[in-house]
Amino acid sequence: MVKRVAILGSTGSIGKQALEVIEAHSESFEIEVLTANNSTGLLIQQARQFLPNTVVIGNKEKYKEVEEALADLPIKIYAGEEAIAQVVQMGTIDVVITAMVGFSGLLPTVNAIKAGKQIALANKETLVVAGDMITQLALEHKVSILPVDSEHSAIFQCLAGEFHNPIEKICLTASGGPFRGKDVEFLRKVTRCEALNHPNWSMGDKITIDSASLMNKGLEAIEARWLFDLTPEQIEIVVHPQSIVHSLVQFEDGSMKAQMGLPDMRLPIQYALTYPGRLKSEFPRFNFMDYPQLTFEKADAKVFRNLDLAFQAMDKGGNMPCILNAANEIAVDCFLKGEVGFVEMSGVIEKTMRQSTFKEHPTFDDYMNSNTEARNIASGIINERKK
Ligand code: MN3
Repeated sequence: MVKRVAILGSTGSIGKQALEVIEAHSESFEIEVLTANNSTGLLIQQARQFLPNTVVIGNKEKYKEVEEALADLPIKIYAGEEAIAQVVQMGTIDVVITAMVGFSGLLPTVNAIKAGKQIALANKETLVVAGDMITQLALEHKVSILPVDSEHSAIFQCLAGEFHNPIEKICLTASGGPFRGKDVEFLRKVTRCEALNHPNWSMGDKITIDSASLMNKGLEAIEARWLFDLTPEQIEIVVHPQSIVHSLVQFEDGSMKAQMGLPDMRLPIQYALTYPGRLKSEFPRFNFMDYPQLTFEKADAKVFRNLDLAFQAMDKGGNMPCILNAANEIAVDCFLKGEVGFVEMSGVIEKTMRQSTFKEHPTFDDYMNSNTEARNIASGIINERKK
C-alpha cells in the first residue's frame, strides 16, 4: 500500500531529507502536501518534482509568486499559517511529517492528530510545550506519534518487541556540540559562526545553536519523557562525541539495548515512515575500523546551564517547559542576530522562567498565552540589556 505523506516544513533540513527518502522509495510513498514558510524557490522546485495535491506557503506575501510559478500544474495553492493548520486534515493524507521549527508546529500537529493522521514527529518543540495535551490527544484519537529525532528513534527501535517490559531508564546520547570541554570564559567569546559549526550533524540554524548550548538535549529529555512515559529521574544524558550510539534503553533486569549507526537523519526519517517494517537503503554503512574508540563522558551542566534549566522546567511541569521553550526561541533568535551573547542566553531563559505566570494544569489557550507572555518577557530582558 502506498502511504500518502504531508511534509510540514519541506524546505528545511529534515524536509529535504524526507523527500530524498521518499524519492528513493516512490513505490511506497506519495507526496500529498508540501508546506514552507519563506523558501519559495525550493518549494516550487519540490512541487514540480513531486506533484503534490496541495502546496502551502506560510508567508502570505509570497502567495502570488508560488501561484504563478505553478500555474501550469493541477496543484492547489494556499498561503498563511491558518492554511497550514487546515491542510493537515485532508482526507487523502495518511501520515504528517512535522518538520517545521519551534512553537509554530503545535497547532498543525493538534489538528492532524484530531483528524486521525499518523504523526512522524520532527518538531520536538510540540512535545516540549504541550506534551501532556498532545499525548492525551493521540491516545483519544488512536494516533501513533513516531519519533524522527535520532535519539528518540533509537529508543523507539530498542523498544520494538518490548511492549510489556518496563523501562528502568534511558540514556540520551549527546555529541556535546562544537564547544564540548570548553569553560564559561571561552563560551563568552563564542561567535555566531563558531556556534553554527556542528561537528557531526548538518541541521537548521535553530537546532544547531540549541545543540551547541545543550538546550537541544534538554528539550530532547522533555520530548522523551512524553514519548516514552518516563519520569525525569529515568532520563540520563551521556556525552558521546562520535554520535554513533544514538541512545540506549536499560530494562529492569539491567540489560541495555543501544541503536547504532552513522549519523544520518535519513535513517530515523525512513524508520518513522516504514515502522514497523524496514526498507532497504543505500545509506553509507558503519565500519568499526573507522571508529576504534567510542567514548562517553558526563555532560557539564555547570558550564552548559541550559541543560539544567530544561531539567528544572521538566521537574516543575505545567506550563514551565512552554515558558522555557519560548524564552529559548527568543534567545536563539537574538543570538543569531548578534543581540545577545552565547552565555547570556541562559540568563535570559532563567529570568523568563522566574517572571512568567506559572500554571500547573494549562489548557490549550493557556499554552498560547504563556508562549506569548514568555516571548515578551524574554524580549524585554534582552532589550533592557542592550541599553
Ligand atoms: Mn536529536
